[in-house]
Amino acid sequence: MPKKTIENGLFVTFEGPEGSGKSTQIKMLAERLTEQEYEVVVTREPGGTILGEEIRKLLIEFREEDIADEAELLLFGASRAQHMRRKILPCLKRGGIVLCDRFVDSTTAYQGYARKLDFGFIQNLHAFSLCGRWPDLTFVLDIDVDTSYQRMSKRYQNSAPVNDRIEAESRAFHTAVREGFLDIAKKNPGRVKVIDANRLPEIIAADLWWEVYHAIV
Ligand code: T5A
Repeated sequence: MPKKTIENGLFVTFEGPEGSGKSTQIKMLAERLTEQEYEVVVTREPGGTILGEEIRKLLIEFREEDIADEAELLLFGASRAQHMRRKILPCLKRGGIVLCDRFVDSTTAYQGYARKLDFGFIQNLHAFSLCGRWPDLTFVLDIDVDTSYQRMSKRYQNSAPVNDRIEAESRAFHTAVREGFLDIAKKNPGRVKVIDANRLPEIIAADLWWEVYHAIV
């Protein structure tokens, strides 16, 4: 059966501190949109393409040699340039819906606000990698740093020890990331919605659905 389409597609990104519930919410929203017969592409950054997933491993895992902050920024940009051209734009051109776990605002929050790299350069990198297509709607799932640590430790209770280079950054780093996201939202009130993610997943999902529904109709 042909899928329902949206003119120019709908591009929704999910942002927030570590463990804020992005994957949980994306899964619930994707199910609801698929039931309504839209084409839904669920993807993530870094990653989303074969090249992007290779870059993800380089960025996330600890290595013998540490990664310079500037090299880290360019790797996130490389992953995104490929992702945009090979996966996101083609889906939007078909009239589909892209749900992306982290995107440009993560770069601004982590590499800009927390690593303190040059904001002007980051903005130019966004322009270069995005081909002019910004997300239509961005959710910042907001939790405080204590809640983020609690959720991360719960997740690792039954699995291998943490091997995530960025998660292992200091408390001050993660505090700067959270504040960065809130500042980005303040500066982009039309696109970016801050969602209190310290509630039951079903209640958060209802808020997200309300926003997405109004973006579609
Ligand atoms: N990064 C990324 C940059 O530095 N720059 C960039 O440009 C980009 C794109 C990516 C890393 O790269 C960095 C940021 C990251 O450090 P990642 O694997 O994508 O790494 O890391 P996260 O996005 O943090 O992924 P997580 O899987 O840790 O978090 P999620 O997806 O936000 O959370 P989720 O849904 O997996 O839930 C985490 C736990 O909380 C529970 C879940 O059951 C799970 O146990 N949970 C809730 N508990 C209570 N109430 C709720 N409402 C809950 N929702 C979920």
